[in-house]
Amino acid sequence: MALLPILEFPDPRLRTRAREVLASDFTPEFQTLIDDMFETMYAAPGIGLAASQVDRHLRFMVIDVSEERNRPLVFVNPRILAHEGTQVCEEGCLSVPGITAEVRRHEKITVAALDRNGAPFEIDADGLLAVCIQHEMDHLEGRLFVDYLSPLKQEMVRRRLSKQRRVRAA
Ligand code: K1U
Ligand code: ZN
Repeated sequence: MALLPILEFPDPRLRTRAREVLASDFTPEFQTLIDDMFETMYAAPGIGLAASQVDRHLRFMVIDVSEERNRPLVFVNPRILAHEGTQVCEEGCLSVPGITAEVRRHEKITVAALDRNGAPFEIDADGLLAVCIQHEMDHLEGRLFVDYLSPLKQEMVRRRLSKQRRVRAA
């Protein structure tokens, strides 16, 4: 397995809309990519990782919101079938390191997706899992949680990250 480099805001590749995963994409290389993404997510550490963040522009993501870090979930070609209510949650993003912000999301969602072997499933999610699924699905559209902030706050994030990078490089 391998740790994959994670793209960081404002890298324009994060703005790519990911394409559907086709039946012909379920190859041994795809399974290795999923395993590598889990390893990268657990090491970061994070609770989710979209393929877009590791510069693979395919519609899938890996998630584990369990305390014990032992409930890995793979969502391929995810679609929200139904949603209910709203919740505001403090979000972070491995592509926007060191920054958190409150984002409004659906409170409960029903999602249809394929698993890592291409088998269809549906899941009802609420709480952190629902937030994380919506955050990762945004990545697949080329959207980041900072897009929901005011232009002034987005400029502050840009400056803070560029300062962080200067300090890291020194
Ligand atoms: O997509 C990503 O960049 C991963 C991101 C997912 C996420 C976090 C919080 C709300 C919505 C979506 C992260 O995992 S940031 C790191 C984080 O939140 C965390 C890390 C370790 C333990 C618990 C949380
Ligand atoms: Zn993110």
